[in-house]
Amino acid sequence: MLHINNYGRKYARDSFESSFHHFVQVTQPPRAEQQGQLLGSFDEKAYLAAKQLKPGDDPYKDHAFNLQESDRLGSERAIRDTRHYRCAALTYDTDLPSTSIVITFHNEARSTLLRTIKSVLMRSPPSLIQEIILIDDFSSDPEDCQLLTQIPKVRCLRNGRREGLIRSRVRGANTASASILTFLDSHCEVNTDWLQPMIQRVKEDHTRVVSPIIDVISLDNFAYLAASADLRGGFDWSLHFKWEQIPIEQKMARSDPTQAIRTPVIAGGIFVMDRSWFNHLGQYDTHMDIWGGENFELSFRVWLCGGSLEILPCSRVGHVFRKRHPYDFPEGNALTYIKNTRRAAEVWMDEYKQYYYSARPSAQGKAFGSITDRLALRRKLNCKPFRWYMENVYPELRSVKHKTSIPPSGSHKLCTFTTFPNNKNLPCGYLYYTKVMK
Ligand SMILES: [Mn+2]
Repeated sequence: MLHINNYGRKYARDSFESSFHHFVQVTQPPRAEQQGQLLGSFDEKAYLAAKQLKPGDDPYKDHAFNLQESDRLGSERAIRDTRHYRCAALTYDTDLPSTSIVITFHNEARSTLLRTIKSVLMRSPPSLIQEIILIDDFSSDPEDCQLLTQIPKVRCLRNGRREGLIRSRVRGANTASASILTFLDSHCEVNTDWLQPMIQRVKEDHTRVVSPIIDVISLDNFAYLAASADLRGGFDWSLHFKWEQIPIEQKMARSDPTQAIRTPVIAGGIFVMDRSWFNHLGQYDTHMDIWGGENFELSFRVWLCGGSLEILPCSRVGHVFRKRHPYDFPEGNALTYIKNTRRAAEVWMDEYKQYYYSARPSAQGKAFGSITDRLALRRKLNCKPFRWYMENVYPELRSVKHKTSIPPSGSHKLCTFTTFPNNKNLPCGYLYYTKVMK
């Protein structure tokens, strides 16, 4: 039995609460007459009713979040506008280009998938949404995706076998007709005016790759919680993503809270990118499987080959952060992560890859396939050496020159090259902040 009020109180003390702004604004759902236009002939009630949690079923079992709560919420709840109040006064070009939204999923819950789509339709200027492309990565029930094509602008492509999110996104991008791509996870809720700031930034400079601040939707009670606006994407040498504070010098220099935040890496689940730039830079490494590591590969590639990455504080998207993956990895979770991150390290990190192997000794000797094509791409694009990234983009990830030997496996050697000076004594690979996009 769930005690929702207790969960609410628990979350009220959560560290995210400290970053809440001192104002409350609620995004109102559209009126009933608008709903009919949004959803066309789609029968929402029947779609949701066909997949109900049975009494006695564990609501966390299939999706690693509380399905009962998600189903109970409905598809168009109001969420708080979590932006800084100054964001509401910004204006955007009236002739912004439209975007193709690409959402990949594998056995997503119907209620979260539908809420993702409806939030996009409700909170985006209709002229900016060219289409919503769903890539069903071989889910058990093809109707999860297929029925949603009754909603205007929604298309569905189904993979004939499990491909993973990387190849699925490439498939979506290859079929997209708009000049701008928006990748979105399948359990999100976009917030007020989420899209315009991102498209504006990409329109001004097509080499920018931009992401929103990713707010937190509680996996227990689906409360919508504002994330801190002072974070950027970082990582340690084992290529574990983490959110980290903006360096103090940069923070001091920020006079305008609506300004873009430069970020060494993006979390990877939600971002906007010019389609030609995506194709020019070689899309994704399609030899990466299922999930994980692709955000490093893309981030290194963007920075080293002439682009930039930023987080836009005036764009907010909520995401259900989970503690585990609810689906199987055919090769196993750890092996897949190692294969993917090893490919990223081997292609992009030059001599710095030794620190990756020191921090992740189990990666040594694991198969990662051929990287010939990706090395050829790197040469063709004339990308900078990783040293440039270390010096110009992420100097906080300092290398320790004398520490190159590989620790014996099973030992709990301490990382002397942790990026957190005050956390020097934590074991290698320790997660400072566990909210990874799953
Ligand atoms: Mn996710």
